[in-house]
Amino acid sequence: MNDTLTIALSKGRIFKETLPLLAAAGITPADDPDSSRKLILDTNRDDVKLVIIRASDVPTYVCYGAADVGVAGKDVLMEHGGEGLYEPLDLKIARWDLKIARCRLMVAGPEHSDSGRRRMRIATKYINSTRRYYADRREQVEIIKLYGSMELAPIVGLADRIVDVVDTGNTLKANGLKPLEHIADISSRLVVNKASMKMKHARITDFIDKLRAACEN
Ligand code: PRT
Ligand code: MG
Repeated sequence: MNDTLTIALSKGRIFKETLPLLAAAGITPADDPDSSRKLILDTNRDDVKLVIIRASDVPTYVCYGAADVGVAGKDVLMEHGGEGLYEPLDLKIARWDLKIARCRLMVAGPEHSDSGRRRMRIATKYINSTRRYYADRREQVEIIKLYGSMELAPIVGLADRIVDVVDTGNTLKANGLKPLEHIADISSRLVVNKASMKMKHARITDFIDKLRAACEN
């Protein structure tokens, strides 16, 4: 088990977009997590396993060493804090000018809004990043934690604005919202457990090197 490399991934866009990079590094999953219910996927290699978890749980699994490495969005890493993790690679496919699961962390809201609240209310699942953003701007706001569908909050008067990741902007538009302020450019990163990096040094540096080469090719 100790010479097994365990990779934490989330279903959906991160899995799909990371697949070609893993393939270039010689790793092919035996199942598709979107159709399989398995949470641990075998690969073409006996010594490589994938664990399929919620996107926001990836830093936790890697931080505690339940997975040696993982792929997580920078939004998730900013929110987690990233302690105990190395972040050696910004994942991309250079020849297609494509970053993995690229998006932007933004403040969004209705075009015209005046709730009359003394402090603006911001609904988000990114409470740490949101707190930091407004603290840096010396703006006093009230932050409300939500777990999803942030776009609904301004419509029903729960909040004045939201902080969420935006890709095409279609979801905002469909809900009568506009992107207002840019907080950060987001893409997916390879993260590595610090103890694994020591204990499985050759395996992990070889994996990072192959993935880096795949990103640049
Ligand atoms: O779904 P779950 O609660 O398990 O977790 P998750 O929603 O964080 O996972 P997932 O797979 O949806 O996203 C994983 C990572 O992909 C995120 O952490 C981001 O780093 C990245 N990413 C890239 C995105 C998007 N693009 C994105 N568009 N994550 C979410 N969205 C959502 C956004 O929240 C909004 O609801 O898509 C909607 C906006 O999309 P547009 O195209 O309409 O702007
Ligand atoms: Mg999602």
